[in-house]
Amino acid sequence: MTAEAQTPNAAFKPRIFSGIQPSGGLTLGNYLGALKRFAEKQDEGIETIYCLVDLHAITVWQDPEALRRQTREAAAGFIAAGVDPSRSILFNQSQVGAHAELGWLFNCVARLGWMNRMTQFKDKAGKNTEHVSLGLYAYPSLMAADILLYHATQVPVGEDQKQHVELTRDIAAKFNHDYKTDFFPIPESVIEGAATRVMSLRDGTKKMSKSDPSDASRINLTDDADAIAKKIRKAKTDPEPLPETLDGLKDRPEARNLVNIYAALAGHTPEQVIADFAGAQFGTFKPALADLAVAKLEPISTEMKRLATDPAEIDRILGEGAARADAIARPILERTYEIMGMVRSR
Ligand code: AQP
Repeated sequence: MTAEAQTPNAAFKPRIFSGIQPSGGLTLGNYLGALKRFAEKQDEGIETIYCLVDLHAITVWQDPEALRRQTREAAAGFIAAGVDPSRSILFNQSQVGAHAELGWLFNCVARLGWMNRMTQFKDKAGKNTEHVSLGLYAYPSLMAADILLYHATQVPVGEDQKQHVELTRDIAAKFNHDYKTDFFPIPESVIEGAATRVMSLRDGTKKMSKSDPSDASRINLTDDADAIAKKIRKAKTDPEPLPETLDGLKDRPEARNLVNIYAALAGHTPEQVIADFAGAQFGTFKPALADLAVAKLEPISTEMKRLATDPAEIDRILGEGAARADAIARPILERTYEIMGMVRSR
């Protein structure tokens, strides 16, 4: 089903929504693909709503104490990366019950055939589809609820989430069609920057991920300067020097990944990076990248450590954000129930 033919979003106030799972420590991939841009979006004059999607995190078993710690740590990561709780709404998903309620309603709108095409489910379930949770399978309809609960029109994400935003568009379009309404906007994914898919430092064909068993595969936002430099020094590469043009990186995924990371951290294009480092060996490029990464990431990890000393303040921020989010979400959920024919009498 194509969503393009549906109602344009002109009738909706522009609004940004995005989220990150507190299913582990935040990585450089989360930072460049999401967090850094979440902070930049605050300057565009559009309302920004950011969520720690703890209900998504539990689609894979989480130790309760670890989940609490990771949620607070991720909230500190958002703030340290520049998400300002007075300019954005920042909260954790489970504190706004409307997410789970709309997620159920959308389970009844989404089609099994659509879910069967989701590559993230296939990647995460692997050959184990009989034993993963039902929640992991239904994940994309809860994600559609996260976005549409706020009538969000824009969703900044990394490349890996594009398919889920497309499914959100399909759910919104089917709901509007089935109930002869134009109640939900058709949101757009916003995938921008030089590093929309940061790859593992050990394998340039695999996404950098917080749940990769190898810590050497990723840079964590809590890593100190030594750890960052060591991981970059040991990052898998090939024996060739950097080429004269970007075309020369076509079949060199690890080299391309490091160039993209450099570009995204420096705020340059990959073309500019290649122009600056054409012909350089990794023995020259890697230390330059490590210096840049430390300069950009160390202030974030220092601020995260400072914020972590006051978990009560983090909880206060998340609670206040949840109350503000709920005030937007509740009327949208109530109207959805009415459109679907539920009696609402209390
Ligand atoms: N490697 C990446 N490159 C660019 N963007 C990335 N994102 C994640 N990894 C990269 C973006 O970060 C946001 C939040 O993602 P998430 O944590 O909710 O889920 P995920 O994509 O499943 O991330 P992980 O790290 O791989 O988590 P686990 O290991 O728990 O599954 C999204 O915008 C995503 O695009």
